[in-house]
Amino acid sequence: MQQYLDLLYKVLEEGTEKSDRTGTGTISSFGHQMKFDLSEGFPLVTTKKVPFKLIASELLWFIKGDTNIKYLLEHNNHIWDEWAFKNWVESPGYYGPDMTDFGLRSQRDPEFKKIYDDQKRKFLTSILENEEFARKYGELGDVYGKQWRAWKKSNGDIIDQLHDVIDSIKHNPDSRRHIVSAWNPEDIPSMALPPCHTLFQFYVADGKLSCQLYQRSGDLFLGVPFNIASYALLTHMIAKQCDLVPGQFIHTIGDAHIYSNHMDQVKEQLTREPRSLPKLEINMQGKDIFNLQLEDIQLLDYNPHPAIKAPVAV
Ligand code: DHF
Ligand code: TMP
Repeated sequence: MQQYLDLLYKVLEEGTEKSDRTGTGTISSFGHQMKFDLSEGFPLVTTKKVPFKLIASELLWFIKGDTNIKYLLEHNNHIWDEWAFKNWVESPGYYGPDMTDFGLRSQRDPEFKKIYDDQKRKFLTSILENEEFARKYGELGDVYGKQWRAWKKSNGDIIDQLHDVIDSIKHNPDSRRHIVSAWNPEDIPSMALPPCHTLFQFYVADGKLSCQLYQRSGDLFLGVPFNIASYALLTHMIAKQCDLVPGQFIHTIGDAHIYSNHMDQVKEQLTREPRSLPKLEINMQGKDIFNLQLEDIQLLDYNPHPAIKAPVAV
């Protein structure tokens, strides 16, 4: 994981100050690549504790083609809450206290944070308890799951890109077209957040399956450790299903940034020594990736440094 720490260091040292959509401010640098050899261990950051279960349940959610946070909440996964909540408070059905710009305000104003946390708690309870509310307001729109599994064609048919790419890896391994794209320009306006991990490609050689991701925008402290592990996990799963061995995960990032309110956390992390990587075990007996359960995915020997908390920019 030294490459990840090197990237943090590089952006910290050489990055340019840039304003951003969320109003938080970043230092940023454009165009970086990390390469992880998956035979050397599972690339989960060890210089802080990263909640692997959340990464696995988010990936299973994408693979199901689900775009509603209800499934995530049922698995105690809250990483997408803010973006569904934003849709709710901006909808005509919401009559509670003003939640404009709640992300930044809640960081600066403790009184407001109480009100915000209270409204968010009510919102999450309604998603879990009220089916109709969940259908309407738990939806993030045409995000990853939709594009991976049900890309809408102009004639109304759908394309199951994930199913098709697995098929092409199995039956035409040498193809140079093993691509899944989440970037669907027509659907961008109906997404809670335009996809950050936009396009990935597989490559088969010497019995090994490699994957390269193009990520247009990377929150180096919070999102990127999740993204590395998520695509490494996906590569393991697909390799297993195609009787291949995992090769490399190659992570290409466009705008690689550190938020201005993550600086202390990043500096703390850079004082820590990386530890040996954990191992991954997937039980695929009688299953394929489309019916795999959380219990079938086991992370072994993960002994990270303690977690480091940081606010997420909404
Ligand atoms: N927006 C921004 N600004 N950065 C992101 O990384 C991001 N990621 C999204 C959606 N929008 C985003 C989806 N993925 C966390 C990690 C990944 C993620 C969203 C949030 C996060 O907050 N991770 C915390 C732990 C969270 C928890 O335990 O519930 C961490 O410390 O890793
Ligand atoms: P943007 O749409 O303005 O680029 O904002 C998205 C932010 O979320 C940006 O900081 C990148 C971050 N992000 C990740 O790093 N990884 C992810 O998987 C997701 C969904 C977002």
